Order: sequence, then structure tokens, then C-alpha cells
Amino acid sequence: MGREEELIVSVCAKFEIRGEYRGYEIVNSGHINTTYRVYFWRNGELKDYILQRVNTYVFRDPVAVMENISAVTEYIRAKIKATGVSAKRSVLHYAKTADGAYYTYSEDGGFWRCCRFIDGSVSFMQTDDLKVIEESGKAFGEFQVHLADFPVEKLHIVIPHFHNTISRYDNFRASIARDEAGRVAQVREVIEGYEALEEIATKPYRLQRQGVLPLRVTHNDTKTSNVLFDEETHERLSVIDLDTVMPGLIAFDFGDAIRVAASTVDEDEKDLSKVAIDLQKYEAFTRGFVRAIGDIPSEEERRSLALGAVAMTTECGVRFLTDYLDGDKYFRIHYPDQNLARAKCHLTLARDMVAKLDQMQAIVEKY
Ligand code: ADP
Ligand code: GN1
Ligand code: MG
Repeated sequence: MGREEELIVSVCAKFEIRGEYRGYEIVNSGHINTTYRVYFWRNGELKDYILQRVNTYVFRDPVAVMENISAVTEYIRAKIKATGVSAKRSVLHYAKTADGAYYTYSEDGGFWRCCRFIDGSVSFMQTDDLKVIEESGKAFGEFQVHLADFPVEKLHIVIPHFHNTISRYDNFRASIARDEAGRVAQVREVIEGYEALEEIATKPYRLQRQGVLPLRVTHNDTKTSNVLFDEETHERLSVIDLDTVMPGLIAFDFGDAIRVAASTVDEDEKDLSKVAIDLQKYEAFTRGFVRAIGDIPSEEERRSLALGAVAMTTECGVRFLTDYLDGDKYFRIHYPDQNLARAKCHLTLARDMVAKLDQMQAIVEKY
């Protein structure tokens, strides 16, 4: 057994997991936490769990993160159960330690949590399957509905200014000024591209500040890989990755999902001639999402949805570029210039969205 596996086994032993440890795999889809799938043998069957080491550089108060997650999952679980349906595959279920906590620490100071692997589930980084895209829209829309009356004051703000697009731009300018990794000179054009989008990208946030758009309980990280689907039918099962559940705008949940679900390419596509928003995919997600949220949004909120996609795509690109300029400290990278590739791809995608904004808004109105 290597050191990583020894650590995994010792952490699993602190959670109330019955059975005998049988092995683990690394799950590589997220950019933030370190995720493992671990297998236990119990009653003649393999049972699997998702064990995560939470990134405490990103989440400075991981206990607050777990308090948010347990409050939200218990709330949704109670709502689903009240309809007489089993919530087993539709909401995350975290394991407890012997003293009743949903987390534990490893000797090296790591912060860990463990949830049941949802049986028969799959996730997708990116997909061309319109049914999966529509299902992901329903999943995030229903998440919104489930939490519409959640007492928002109970939520900790785990990352202040997370979708404050204005402060994301301020941080970007500060990183350009510091030029810590000496990379500014070679990416001038990309920087200027993002500067040109600042006005339009910060609009939804400004509308919130003016009181036009209300804060609601939102997921805030609605990319496709944060939904689980049934491995056979591809129907939605559960929304996952609840780390950033906080007050936010519906336009941000819609827009951040569109950034990934309606793109023609992966987040870091290098052939920019392939990068665009696919309006068929956009329509599939929109149909699922807008129908699911029903009459929750106000007129102004409905009108802000397509703009939310421009805002979230630009903001995410600004964050990738900021991290590149800072020397790649925040997002996990798998090759040296990946954050730059992500930033260039997002710039192209955001520009295409700006060009198609009227068509995008017309599709929202259709549903
Ligand atoms: P990150 O914050 O790093 O993105 P996630 O919580 O999104 O981490 O988990 C990463 C991946 O692990 C997901 O995209 C999904 O494939 C898988 N995963 C996470 N939780 C579960 C679960 N309960 N059941 C099945 N797969 C899961
Ligand atoms: C991160 O954790 P993950 O990989 O689902 C990030 C999101 C970004 C996304 C870009 C806490 O999401 O905000 O939009 O990468 N999460 C955090 O792919 O910063
Ligand atoms: Mg994730």
C-alpha cells in the first residue's frame, strides 16, 4: 500500500463506514477538491463512497462549508420525502464520524468528508446529448425550487464576493499590476479582450446592487459535471458539489450552466475556430431550467438570464486569466498553460454569446 492509499484508509476508518476496504480510484473531473472513489465489501456486495479532501486554500472555513451542505441537503431530503418518494438517489448523503461530525482531519492537517456514491450514477464533463443537457437544466431548476423558501440567513458566506463580477475585475487588475509570474507581456491581447467585456459582464451584478435583481439561495457552480445522471436512462438524479451554495442570482446559476452545457467545446479548447455557443444545446438547457423554475422569477429576472451567461462566461474567464497571471494557485491544472487556454476559450465563447444575445433571450421567452 502506497502513502496515498494509507492516508485514504486511515481517513475512511474515522467515518462510520461498515465493511472491509477494497480499493480506491482518483476522480479527476473537479478543479478544486481532491476526490477519490473508495470501495468497501459489505454483505457480499461492493459499496462505494466519494471521499474528498477539501481544498482549504479555496475554502478557508471548511466547517462552515459542511454546515451549509448539511443544512441544504437535509432541507431538500425532507421535501422529497414528504412527497412519498425515496431521496436516496436524489440528494447527497454524508457519512458521520463516531462523534457525529460530517468531517474529519488527517494527521497532515487535511480536511476530509465522505458521502455515499450515488448508485448507478454517472456525470459528464461536456456532452452533445441534448437529453442530458435538458435534464441538467431541470436538475438545477428544481434545486432552485426546493430551496426557494430556505431560510437564507442560515447560510455562511463561504467565499465572500464569489460572483461579484466587479471585484473579480478588480482582482484581475491587481494581478496584472503585480505580474507575479512575469506573464503579463505575453497575454496583452487576451487581457484587452476581457477589458472590453467588463461593462456588459458586470451588468447583472450592478442590477442586483441597485435592487432590481433579488438574491436567492443559489448553487453558484452549475457546471454539467456537478449533476449526476442515471447511468442507463440518463435522467437527472442529483445536484452535487454544494460547496458554494450561498445567496446569489438566478441569472448566475443559469448562466454558469450555459457556459459549459451550451458550449461546442471543452473549457480549454485550443482551436478557437471551434469555440461557440450552440443554440440547440442552449435551447435544451433553457427548456429544462425555465420550465422547472416556473413562476419563481420576476419579469426582470427572466430578462436577465441570457445576460447571466455572458456574465458568468466572462467572469470565469477572468478568474482563469487572473490565476494564470498569479502563477496557477487556485484552479487545478493538468498541463502548464491550461489556465491561459481556458481563458482564451472563454473569451471567444463570451464574445459569441454577446453576438447572439438577442436570439438567446428570445429562446428564454419561448418557454
Ligand atoms: P469538485 O468540487 O472538485 O468539483 P465534486 O464534488 O464536483 O468536486 O466531485 C467531483 C466528481 O466526483 C463529480 O463530478 C462526480 O463525477 C463525482 N462525484 C462526486 N460526488 C459524487 C456522488 N455522491 N456520487 C457519485 N459521484 C460523485
Ligand atoms: C470550479 O469545483 P469545480 O471544478 O466544480 C470553481 C467554479 C468554476 C469552475 C470552472 C469553488 O468548479 O467556480 O466556475 O471550477 N469552483 C470554485 O470550471 O471556485
Ligand atoms: Mg465539481
